[in-house]
Amino acid sequence: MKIIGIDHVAIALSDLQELGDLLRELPGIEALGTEIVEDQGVKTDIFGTGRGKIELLASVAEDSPVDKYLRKKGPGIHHIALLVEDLEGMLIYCREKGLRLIDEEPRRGAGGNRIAFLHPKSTGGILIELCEKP
Ligand code: CMX
Repeated sequence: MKIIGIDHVAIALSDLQELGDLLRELPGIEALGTEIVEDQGVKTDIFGTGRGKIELLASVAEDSPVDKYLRKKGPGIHHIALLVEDLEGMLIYCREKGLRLIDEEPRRGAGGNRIAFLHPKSTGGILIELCEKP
């Protein structure tokens, strides 16, 4: 069980167009696709950087986590996703370390990844996603 990299940095925006268009123009950035994650109430445009991805997030449901975040804080970095090996083992480790788990069990995220979030109140104010490839 260990962390093996940064999978993505997620940015919450009310409109994906402007930053999306800029990223598409940048040499080396590859548009990897768009996905709606229904159970999170978000639309995500995903971009590859060569090492790690950028996910642009917009809310598609009232009162989704991203909708609440945008209303409270405005656009900005929403979470950082760490790629892990053995997500269940990482969750047990984090629980034992006293971190607050938002997800007690892994669930499905964008790209079919298995994901679980740690509460920002126990991680220095930064929302962290643990993410494992399917
Ligand atoms: N980063 C840092 N702090 C955050 C945050 C974020 N992304 N989202 C919420 N918070 C803070 C709020 O500012 C608030 O702090 P204060 O009490 O100091 O004001 C506190 O957390 C509680 O926030 P809230 O607005 O009352 O919202 P909830 O408690 O209902 O939910 C959270 C907060 C983190 C549990 C919820 O957003 C969550 O479950 N997030 C994980 C799922 C998620 O973000 N999904 C969207 C992306 C999915 C994907 O990429 O697939």
